[in-house]
Amino acid sequence: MITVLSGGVGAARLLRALSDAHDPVDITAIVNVGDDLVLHGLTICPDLDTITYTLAGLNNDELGWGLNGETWRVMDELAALGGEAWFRLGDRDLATHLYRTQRLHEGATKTQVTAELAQRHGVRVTILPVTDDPLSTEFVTDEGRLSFQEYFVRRHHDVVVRSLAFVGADQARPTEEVTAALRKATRLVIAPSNPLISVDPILRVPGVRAALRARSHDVVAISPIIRGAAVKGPADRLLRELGHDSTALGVVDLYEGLVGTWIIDEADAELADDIRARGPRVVVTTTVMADPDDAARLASAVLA
Ligand code: FO1
Repeated sequence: MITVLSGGVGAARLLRALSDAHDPVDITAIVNVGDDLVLHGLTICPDLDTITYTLAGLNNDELGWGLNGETWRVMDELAALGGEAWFRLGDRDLATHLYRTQRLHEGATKTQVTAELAQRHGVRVTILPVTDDPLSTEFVTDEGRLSFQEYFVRRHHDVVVRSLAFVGADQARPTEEVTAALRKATRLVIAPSNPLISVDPILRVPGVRAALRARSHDVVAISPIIRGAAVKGPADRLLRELGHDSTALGVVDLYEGLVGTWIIDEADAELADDIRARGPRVVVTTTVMADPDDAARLASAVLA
């Protein structure tokens, strides 16, 4: 049983490679919900959807989010009306948000709706939001407090961040499914996702960090930073702005006491001894999942 703490794109690619190499029925993703938002009255869950679409083979590779073969007629019409069109919801993608919002109104939980969507798309990996309670990541910036997507999409993550807030995290409860997935896993994996805004919101849900700490010898983490740069997104810049070392070592220090084995990229091989000196084992391999062969190599290192 493999349980993967997951953000968006990096986690989705890892999960796809793991499910090619291992029975998907034995793989569970515990997914960040700090990016979720309500817009036009619709509940949108970007990380859950990126993972579902990627595992279903329906993801939009060009954009990194949303569905392939997408059209934008609704957004174009909305923009023409002067509506809020900065967060682009494709015509096909909109169906997911309509379905989810309707089911939530009927009393279903986010966990149930996620399972329904995964099942409809033929996805056999279990995809779990870390909590069904409200949890939202916010950015305290030089230009005021911004919601996740205001910072990430509207401001193109190009604003100086002073601190992060995880609103609701202290009161949020992990779902029973999440608690069971943490308990039953023979291997716990921290995906190569942004440590500050994708993984930390998961770790802040009471009980999750303690579960990893208690099982740290079974925890494998993959660095999302290679040669001081993020594979995708603002992780390196955020690490620097928030006072951390923007290298794989900075991420190792953020997860101190949680990880038994680190997987770092070949380009960072010279950091291996420093990481070992802090306690964990280190595996050096290609961590960029640029093509299926690289992704398969990373998956086999995780499973080894
Ligand atoms: N990212 C963008 O850069 N621009 C968008 O307009 C946008 C819309 C969007 C709609 C649905 C969805 O599930 C994701 C979307 N994303 C968009 C991606 C998202 O903002 C981020 O990549 C994640 O939240 C970070 O993991």
